Amino acid sequence: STVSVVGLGYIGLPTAAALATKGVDVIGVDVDRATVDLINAGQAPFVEPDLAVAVSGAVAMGRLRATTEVEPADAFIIAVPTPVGEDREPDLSCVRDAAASVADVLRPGALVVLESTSPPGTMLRLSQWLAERRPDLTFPHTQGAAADVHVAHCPERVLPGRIMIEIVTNDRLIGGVSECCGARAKGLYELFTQGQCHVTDATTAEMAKLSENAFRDVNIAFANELSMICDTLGIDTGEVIALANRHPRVNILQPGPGVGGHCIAVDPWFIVSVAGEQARLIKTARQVNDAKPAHVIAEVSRTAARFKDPVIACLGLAFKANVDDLRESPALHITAELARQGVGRLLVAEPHITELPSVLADTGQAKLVDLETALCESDLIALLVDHDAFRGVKRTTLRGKAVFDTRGLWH
Ligand code: SAJ
Repeated sequence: STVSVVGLGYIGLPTAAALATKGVDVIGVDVDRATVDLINAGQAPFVEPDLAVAVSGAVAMGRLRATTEVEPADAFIIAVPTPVGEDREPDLSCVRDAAASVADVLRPGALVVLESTSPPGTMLRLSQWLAERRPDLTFPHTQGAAADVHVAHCPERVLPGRIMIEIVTNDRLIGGVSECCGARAKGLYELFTQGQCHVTDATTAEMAKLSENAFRDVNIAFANELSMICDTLGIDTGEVIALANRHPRVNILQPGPGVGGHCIAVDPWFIVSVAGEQARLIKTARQVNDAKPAHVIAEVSRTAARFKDPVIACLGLAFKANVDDLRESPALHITAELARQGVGRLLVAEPHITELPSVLADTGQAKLVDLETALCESDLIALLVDHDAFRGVKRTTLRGKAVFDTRGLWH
């Protein structure tokens, strides 16, 4: 049987490669021609441990082929972006476009799975969108078990940096639009996962996935709020958290310069969008985390004002440790804002990139340098990402400098 994976990004491509590795014939689909060409040449278009090897093997064995046009298949896995707009409302336009292209090639007996994280209710709408375009077929939101086509949600849960491991080992949630949709999707995922597949209804699966990321966001907000309280009190947040965590039932997360990435900073808004009045804590947590970069900028600026022509070392631009992904990164936002406000001359150390992004380069205030140079030639040091590369810094190098360790790495 043939599986089509629609959207060959951080989730779709690893899923396609994992299926192909298990001997399934996979057709990958992406709107981006360059992505498709790279994959057909056996290469991965982005950095993720072990992905390149899996893709080149799958293509060489003839199990994985990429194209820009959706083709008929027995099952479709849709893994496209589901961002929020400026107004914090979910933007499902990519899901809608993918649904339209899949609908056009659907045959009776096919399975359509959505992996993209989505607001509760999206699966019912997806089934409706498919039905509107294919009046000749029946769908589970109206026909249940008797429908021609099966529709299910199987939200992705993998951690960037560990995707190829977690895609196989993590348990999966499977939400069927009808009961038999769930059973059918379980059969597909059992082809390549070693974790358990837990079957439930579609809305419960949607909400469970959102709860995972909202849980983390709320817990990080707690740590970030503590750090702002401790800054006001003039005490060390790292020490407060370390001591509190010596209690057997307390486990406070690490504060940071803010929350980035495309998941944790986005998904809680999906809950707010369907239950704004009830989701008070979840919404406040989002606001607390979004306010953290401004707090860091204010603290660094205040200290920089004590120096004449201050030189500031900004360590890290990525959205989290040990990745090269700068999208939605609080570290990048903070550095760009310090540069834009002309707070000082910036020496940026980010071992995972070779060129400054244009938001920084264009200010003329920032230079990409190695870690040693940044540390030696600066008056202030702002540690913004807990990259392993920053861990071993000698304490003597920091002596006499103002240090903002936003990650508690040097505690
Ligand atoms: N962060 C902190 N303090 C912490 C932990 C994280 O400030 O103690 C920050 C990070 O620096 C980063 C942000 O939070 O800016 C998010 O990082 P993360 O490592 O917590 O999560 P993501 O966004 O890389 O991936 C999450 C994961 N979800 C959970 O752990 C519940 C992953 O399993 C999901 O698949 C992914 O979201 C997703 O795509 O939904």
